[in-house]
Amino acid sequence: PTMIRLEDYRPSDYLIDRVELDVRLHSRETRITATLAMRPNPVGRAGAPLVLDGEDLTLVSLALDGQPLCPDAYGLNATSLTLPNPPSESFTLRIETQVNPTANTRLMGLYRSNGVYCTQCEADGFRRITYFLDRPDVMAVYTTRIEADLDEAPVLLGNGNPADSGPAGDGRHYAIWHDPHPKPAYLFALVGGRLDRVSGSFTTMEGRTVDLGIYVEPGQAARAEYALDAVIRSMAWDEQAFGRAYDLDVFNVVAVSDFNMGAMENKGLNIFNDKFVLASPETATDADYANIEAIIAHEYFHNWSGNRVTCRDWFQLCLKEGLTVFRDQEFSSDTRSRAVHRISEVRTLRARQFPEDAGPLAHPVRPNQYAEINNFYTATVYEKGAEIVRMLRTLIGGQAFRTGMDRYFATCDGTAATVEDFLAAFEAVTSRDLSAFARWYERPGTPTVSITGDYDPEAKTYRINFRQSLPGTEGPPLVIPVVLGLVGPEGAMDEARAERAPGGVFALEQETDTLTFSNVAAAPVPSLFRGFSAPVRVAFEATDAQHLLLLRHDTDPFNRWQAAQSVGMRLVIRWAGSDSPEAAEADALVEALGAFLDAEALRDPAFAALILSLPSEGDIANEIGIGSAVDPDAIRMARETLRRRIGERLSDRLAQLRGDLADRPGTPFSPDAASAGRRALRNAALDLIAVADPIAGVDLAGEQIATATNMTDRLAGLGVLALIAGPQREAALKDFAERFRSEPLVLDKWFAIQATIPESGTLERIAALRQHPTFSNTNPNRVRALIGSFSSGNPTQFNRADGAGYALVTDAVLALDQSNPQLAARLLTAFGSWRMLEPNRRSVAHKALDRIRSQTELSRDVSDIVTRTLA
Ligand code: DPP
Ligand code: ZN
Repeated sequence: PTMIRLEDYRPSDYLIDRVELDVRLHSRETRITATLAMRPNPVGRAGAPLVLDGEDLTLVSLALDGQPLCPDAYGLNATSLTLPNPPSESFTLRIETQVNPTANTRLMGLYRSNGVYCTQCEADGFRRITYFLDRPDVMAVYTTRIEADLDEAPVLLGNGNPADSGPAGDGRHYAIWHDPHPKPAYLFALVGGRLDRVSGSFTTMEGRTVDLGIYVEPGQAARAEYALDAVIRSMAWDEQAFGRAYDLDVFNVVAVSDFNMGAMENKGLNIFNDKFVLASPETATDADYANIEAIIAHEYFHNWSGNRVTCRDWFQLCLKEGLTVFRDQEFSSDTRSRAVHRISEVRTLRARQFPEDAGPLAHPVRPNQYAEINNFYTATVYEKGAEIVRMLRTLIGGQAFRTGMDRYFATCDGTAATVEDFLAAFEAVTSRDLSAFARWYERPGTPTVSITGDYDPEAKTYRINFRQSLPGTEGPPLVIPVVLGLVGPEGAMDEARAERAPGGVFALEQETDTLTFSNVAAAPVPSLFRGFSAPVRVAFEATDAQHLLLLRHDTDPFNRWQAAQSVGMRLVIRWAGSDSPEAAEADALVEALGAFLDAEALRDPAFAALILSLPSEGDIANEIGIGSAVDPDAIRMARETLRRRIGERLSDRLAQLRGDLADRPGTPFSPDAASAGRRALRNAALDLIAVADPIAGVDLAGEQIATATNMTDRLAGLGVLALIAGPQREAALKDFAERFRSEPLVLDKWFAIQATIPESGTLERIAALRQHPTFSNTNPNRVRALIGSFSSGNPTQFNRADGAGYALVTDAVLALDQSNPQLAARLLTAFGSWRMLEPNRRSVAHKALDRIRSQTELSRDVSDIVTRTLA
């Protein structure tokens, strides 16, 4: 495949200042007339040919400055339209193309989702609408006229502000939208369809009244209220936290059911996967509500970090994505519990980014080459990208960070910027040299920081020795912020001082370094990387007793949670490698958990639920995988042993908690963080009770399902039953499907829960579900629910030693590859950790991947992933 390289970047030879689009929507023959006001780029190559991108387009006509061009005046192939000798001054190009939205199964460009016309142009979908300079550093002002059958598409939406609308004869009508803000083509969008609207209004701090609209399929309006509220809260938060106000008279969100991504930040017209808009207590879980809030915020925040300041090229994707994830994480932390949210951010990072960074698909946060950009919307670019921004804030402090952000927005507004531009803003306000810090953007892999400590009782000093390493990549050390403190038998040792760690922040800038605390009255336990201050692995040989001291006494909630995780991780890894796990070895941990629950569970149930959660099977595999061989069955068995022990020893307390946390009858459902936290702990308790006593578990789960008034409790009950084979499980699954048969988003949960049952019969179950009348390869949510949940959420069955799990996923990938390569490639990334497996499974996985590689007609998307996975 052709590699596109960062080092080859050069500015476009031509610019487009204004775009006028006339789009006549028809289900199979949509006509697009693009009138482009163009000129040579003063910093481009004079006299260069003009090469416009295009894909799957029918060219109907082409005119230059009003003169039709005959076919020998230009070159046309499958990916471009070339004018060999364009004018040397400003000129106007008029291009007429035709596309078939109904046949567009790739869901890139203009397509129809349940009869609704919509677009997706990031990263390079605009070229599937018209020939264009489809690159983010070409920014234009767009005016769009959309015309459609009034009956088929009474709602017509575009970017920017509405300018005009009216009848167009023959049962058709039109709307004109004008977006005054120059933007790259990837932010273009239009929508046409029969949609209901929920309306709201927001007045910005600049005094602008903004009309807010959320558009959903007819009948769904009530389920969009939560999203609307999240828009309003996001707008207010960005003003208060970052001084960013909205800049158009309207802000619209449209929910569609067929969407490759989560959502898209098109200027003034965000288009969403309906999964991240629609919510009601009966159909959405607490996790769904939290995701809706976070994604609404994320896309809205892009209006500044992404749209007003966009990316020069796709290598800079983290410039908008990492920064915007950081911003949405801050929003959620301010809205919910900061500690709880931080822990869930880190869980996501470890579940998705750490394995990526440890496997063949590892890449720098700013990649330096790609064959297919759609394969770089990764956990590394997004989540690790956000961690880099957070580290920057930790190192320079909150105030300097805010000043730097203000400067970044001020100096880069209206431009297509780079990571260097971003860092320069912070260098300017702090007078610091950030060139060493910038290495975070260049170096793939998760660094390890190895730490030893020694206490000198005479001098009352405690020395901490650090060593950072990042095997596999060459280069000078990273700048790693270590937020830390000391904890003694009585709690935080606030009187201890380390000069080089002002405010408890130590910057590890060398490969090795030593930090000395003075005035340390007794041998301490160090609390390291508080709040997970850097995306690293920490190697520190603490005893279980030391970890459990932190669980009890640390002032940093993240490290309290981490302490319980660390002890659990060590036990499970030891047991996974042994024939006869000694469950009693867990009792110090179990006792500490019990004491914790007694003291704090009711005070902060959400936090307590996290403390009770063990590292996932994936986390454990990833930890073992470093230099060893992963056997998913052994991991599961060991982890279940620990869960059972906790459930057995704490059963009374857990039962008591379920009672204490029960809602009083008639309490109305609220998705707020406190209520969600109570449900989380209640359901964590149920889960542990059921592992320890499956017979009681079946009864309790069945009772919970029977009385549930919301999806969180109903699904938690079903999740418990799903792990206990028997007629009750099958009956509950059947009832659930019956009850929600006309609720696609709920059926997705039903597919997912069955795909993750860790039993050998799951394969046949999935085969049957693929034949289910509601299963469809054209709906990405459904495919992800069944196949994606299986590969990412069912480690023992996906990694079956006989290879049948791999065959299931590779079959699904190949079946999808021609119709929706982006989705197919995403599913294939499930093989990203295959090299860590024990030798038999490794060889079976290798064969499965080879089978894909040997196909003759692979998309670029899938071929890129399979090639890199096998490299
Ligand atoms: N829509 C995707 C996101 O917001 C890509 N920009 O992350
Ligand atoms: Zn984004």
